[in-house]
Amino acid sequence: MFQKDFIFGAATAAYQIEGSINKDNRVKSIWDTFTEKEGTIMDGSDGSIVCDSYIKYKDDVKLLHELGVNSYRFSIAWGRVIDCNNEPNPLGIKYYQDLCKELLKYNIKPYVTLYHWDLPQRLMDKGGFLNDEISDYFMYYTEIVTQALDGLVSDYITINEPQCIIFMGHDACLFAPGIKYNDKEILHAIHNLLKCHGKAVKIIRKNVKNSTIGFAPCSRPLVPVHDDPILYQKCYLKYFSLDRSFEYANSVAIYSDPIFLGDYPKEYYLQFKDCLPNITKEDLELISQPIDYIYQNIYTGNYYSLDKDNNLVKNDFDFGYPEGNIDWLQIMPKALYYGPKYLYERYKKPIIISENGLCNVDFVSLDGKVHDPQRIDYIHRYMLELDKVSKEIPVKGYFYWSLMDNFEWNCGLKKRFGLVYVDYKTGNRIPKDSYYYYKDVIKRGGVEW
Ligand code: GBH
Repeated sequence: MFQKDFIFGAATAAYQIEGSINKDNRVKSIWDTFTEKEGTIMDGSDGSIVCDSYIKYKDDVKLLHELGVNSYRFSIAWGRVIDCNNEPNPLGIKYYQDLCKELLKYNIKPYVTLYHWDLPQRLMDKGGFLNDEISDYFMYYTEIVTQALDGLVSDYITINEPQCIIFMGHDACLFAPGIKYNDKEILHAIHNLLKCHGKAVKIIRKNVKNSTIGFAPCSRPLVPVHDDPILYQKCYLKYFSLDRSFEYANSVAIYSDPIFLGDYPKEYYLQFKDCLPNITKEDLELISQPIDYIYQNIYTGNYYSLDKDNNLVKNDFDFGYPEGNIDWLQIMPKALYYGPKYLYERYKKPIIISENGLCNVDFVSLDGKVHDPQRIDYIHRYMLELDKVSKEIPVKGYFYWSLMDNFEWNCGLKKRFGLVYVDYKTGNRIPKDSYYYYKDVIKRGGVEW
């Protein structure tokens, strides 16, 4: 069982649920551009309608209320609140004000993510995260949002999954903008992204009373195959290492060390000495202003063991190892034990799981319901591990990803993570069995074996 004031939440992101991409002077984002390109999205879908939450947000809030969550994590579309002339857009702003008011009516706390990947295309055209002015644009955007939501929102998350922005967007190129950067450009973009975070923190602290602030990277924790202090220590070190075979743009420490420890890891300066961006003392001070939580998106992990010489080895998954309906999501509840433990050990701040969830094969059964026992089992097992680690370190909350099925980026509408099923033809929402399970977990205050 979790502590009394535990944050039980559900999460979504603007581009994945809102639709109405041409309404109320919204400007184009890099995801609009990306989805227009042939072959980028598995099923050829895009964000134009999806869950229609721009129109149906009251239905969403009802679902949250009936679910019993005390918190809702959603993101703001930059291109809705700032128009093509870089001026505030009252119509887009009103949408988020109305959404927050509706949430507060039901005592649901809004947790606002400022950036969940939908950069305005006009800023991409100016160089995106390689443009050294991007953090000033982000600061201005944050100023407008915090003023507009004054008195409605106190909890902010600056950036969601910087690793995906950089690695998926600019290296693997499976996500928008899908432009390949070299090492020098990647490190430069990372540094500017961190400066965006820093400038946003400054503005939030200035404008928001009793604010809490976080940054929400993702990670794939190393899970020791058995209890052994040497193995644990090696897993811990590797989790924070910049090993290239590990895809450094996906690293934990490149993003979180500057924020929590005030500098990039030593290894970074050694490994990239030929392609470092310009890093000043002022930048590092900006980036490392104190924040309140370690947010982390954790879905899965990898098993590690020691060989006979005590070297760390990554274990392959056995044939038929249990997994979700998406290739990277192996079922590994212990990721929610070890991830928070490593993170707390290094950064010493309370943990909030900002995303965790299962992609499953969901469809409407003959009885009109959506039965998803796998998702129920997933939530149960993962929450047990979170419960276990919460006895050792401060764990403040958990957001299930996602409240409802939505646009799963390059996988389009094919992949379902929701507690609520969405019929994309009719817009109908059907709570799945797991919705009622999670409702019960919340009512009881946690899970038991
Ligand atoms: C999150 O990203 C997003 O924040 C959210 O918008 C999305 O809908 C949700 O999760 C479900 O996908 O290194 O093997 O893990 C997904 C996390 C992290 C998954 C990077 C793919 C790359 C392969 N992603 N990962 S792996």
